[in-house]
Amino acid sequence: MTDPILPTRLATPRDAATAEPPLSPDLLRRIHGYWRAANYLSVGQIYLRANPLLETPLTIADVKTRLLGHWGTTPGLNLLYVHLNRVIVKRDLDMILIVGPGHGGPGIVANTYLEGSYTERYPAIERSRGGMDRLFRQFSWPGGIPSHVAPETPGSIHEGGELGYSLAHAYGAAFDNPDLVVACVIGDGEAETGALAASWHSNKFLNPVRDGAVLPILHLNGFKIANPTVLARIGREELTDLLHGYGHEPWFVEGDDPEAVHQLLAATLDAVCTRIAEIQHAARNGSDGGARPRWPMIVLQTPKGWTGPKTVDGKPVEGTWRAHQVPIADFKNPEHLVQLEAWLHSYDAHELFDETGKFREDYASLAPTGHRRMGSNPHANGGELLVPLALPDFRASAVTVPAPGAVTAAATAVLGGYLRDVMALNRDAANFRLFGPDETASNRLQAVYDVTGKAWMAETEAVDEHLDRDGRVMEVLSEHLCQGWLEGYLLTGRHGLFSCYEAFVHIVDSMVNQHAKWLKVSAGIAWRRPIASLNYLLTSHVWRQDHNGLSHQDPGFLDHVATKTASVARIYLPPDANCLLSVADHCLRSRHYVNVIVAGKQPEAQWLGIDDAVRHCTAGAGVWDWASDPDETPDVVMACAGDVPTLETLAAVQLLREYVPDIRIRVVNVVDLMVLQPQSEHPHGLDARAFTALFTADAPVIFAFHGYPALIHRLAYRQPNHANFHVRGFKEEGTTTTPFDMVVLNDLDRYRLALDAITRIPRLHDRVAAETQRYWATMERHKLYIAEHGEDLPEIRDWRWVP
Ligand SMILES: Cc1ncc(C[n+]2csc(CCOP(=O)(O)OP(=O)(O)O)c2C)c(N)n1
Repeated sequence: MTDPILPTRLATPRDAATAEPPLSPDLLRRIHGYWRAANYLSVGQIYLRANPLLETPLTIADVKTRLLGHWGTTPGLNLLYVHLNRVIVKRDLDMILIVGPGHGGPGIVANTYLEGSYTERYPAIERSRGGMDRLFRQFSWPGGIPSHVAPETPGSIHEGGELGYSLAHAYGAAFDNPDLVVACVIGDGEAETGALAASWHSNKFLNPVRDGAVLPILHLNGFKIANPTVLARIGREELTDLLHGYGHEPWFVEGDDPEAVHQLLAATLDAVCTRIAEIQHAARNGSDGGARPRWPMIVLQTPKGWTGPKTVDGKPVEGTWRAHQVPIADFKNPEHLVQLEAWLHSYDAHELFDETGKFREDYASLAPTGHRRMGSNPHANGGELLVPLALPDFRASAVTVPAPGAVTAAATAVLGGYLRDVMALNRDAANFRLFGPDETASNRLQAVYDVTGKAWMAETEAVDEHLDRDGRVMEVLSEHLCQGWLEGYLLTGRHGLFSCYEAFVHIVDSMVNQHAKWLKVSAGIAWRRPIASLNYLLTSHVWRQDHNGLSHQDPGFLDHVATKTASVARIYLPPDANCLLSVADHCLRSRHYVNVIVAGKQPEAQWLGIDDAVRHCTAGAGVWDWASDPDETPDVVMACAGDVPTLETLAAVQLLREYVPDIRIRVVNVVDLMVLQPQSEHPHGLDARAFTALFTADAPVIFAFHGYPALIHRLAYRQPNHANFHVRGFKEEGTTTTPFDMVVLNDLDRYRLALDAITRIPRLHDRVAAETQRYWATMERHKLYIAEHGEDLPEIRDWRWVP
């Protein structure tokens, strides 16, 4: 950054190019009218169940019995919407709006209704008295629409119910959309969240040449639910320094006189739009010398609940935290009805809507038309723009496996080669990015750097590698940002993959909740088109944290995702590299899912050739004949899911054959965890017959699982033979130790699995005592050896599958 510290930007109506205020008296009147109309419709949605145009005196029967919604943030959102409309029309901008304080849903619904987008999506909500009546009634009404900006809201890619993700979504939408401007309202309360705090740094990853622009608008209305916000109480100077420190040029719009604020906001929007155009122009014609731009942003400081009741029951409301939700909530007091009626009348709806309830053209004509309307911008219905990825033949990246276990390979490194080809094939389409918290190379995906670099707009030094303004790998040490950027990218119709250490993906548990909810709801909305799936590659997983230990050991993200709706959640545990390729190809083609893939990055034995891998992954689970005895009624089923559990299971099978030569074993490997559920619960679930064909009707099943054992029980508890399932997995025992000791600590090791089998096979009952002794003797040998040598026993390290 080379520019000097800028003074606080405070546009005045005369600050911009002209000496005249930006809004002529007539335009000011129409903009103010448009804002009043949006405010009226917002209050109407919160309060009214009838009498939408106040054609008769308001009665208690006109008021909803349950008053739900948030008024406080809404007038500010409405103000921004009409002013953004003005600059969209004036400059023919391709703009979408992300609303961080999504609880201001009535405002965005009102605006999309006023511009006509809403009625196009929902023809029953006509632009008439009857339509307005239904518009009001449906809000926060059983079977109606939620009180937040939601998938149901035209023009939105952001729910905003859980605060914190607006700015990350905005940047995700702007990446690779050079003509798009993403206006993003950030609540000053929302700005206190960790995710939002990190999001300011997104501007170091936005390339003004190939990406669009983000216009952050900090909505400094001063309060959250019951408290002031931090940013409203640190003073103008400190706030300016903070935003400046984040690399922005803040422009302040402050006031409570509508006329003055309209002029100031219009002048400021003109100025920041000019600034954005200048930045892009300079970057795109090369005259910026490659410097990182200081992007403008707006701080909108207006009263919370502006234009609402100034006081209720003698207590101040407008401009305070009391305006947050429903300012007048109790209608037992007859004065309150009078007050609500006066509030509604203050907008003078009859001047704004004609006698049929239609928004008068004088005001309505201010809105953009067609796809320029923010409620109809196709970027906000990403599936409409989605172009399938050009995918290479993943078989070309396959590992040659002459026989099961004959070769070793690092699964994620093999995937890296495939992703490199995906990256290369889609470079021109510019619709695929890889996201990760500084782990792409650590997770062995570095082959992608053969064809692209890491996006980076900040300073560089000689020691840096692969940093590139045009890089398509997004590395930032914030899982929130990786997730938020990727969500924004997907929701606007592109594709991506997020690779993450397994333990730390929990940081975005809550974000994946929200995204899964969005997918679930949007799948039921006819006009929302399916988007590309959110794909996770979880690696550096629980079983191989040799140098990191317990802090890095947590496979619980699987439990978390498994609770998500069956139409959305998919979990894959490919046991080797070829299965990983097959699964990754499937996930990149899929739509509207959350796909979780878990795969190790260490060199491991490879089991299946590519054709067998494809067959196995397509089925989701199967008997591995080459490791099983050809018997319809095995003594035991040795089941496994995950790469390390698969290895331990096969080693246990070999031990069992050595201990009990006439033993009959069936090996079942599960790639797609959801097959374990009953068919009634998940589309991948197996019916009772198919489940029995794998796991038998009554044989003991020793199940070695990558994650916490309870998950297998949770998924399979209604399946046949579940009572005979004995699951081993991670039980929170971990430390910095050898790979084999990790499985020993959690009773997932081959010796324990073998003993488990013997213990549960009735005909081997009399051998249990001796085998238990053998087990403990082996454990003693193992412990002594690793304590002395610092590595695993040679028989463990050198173990190979012997057919
Ligand atoms: C992550 C999260 N924590 C808590 C809440 C509960 N909540 C809803 S609105 C709100 C206050 C929001 O304040 P601000 O972002 O300033 O929005 P505004 O004042 O414009 O309503 C809170 C705490 C939430 N929605 N999300």
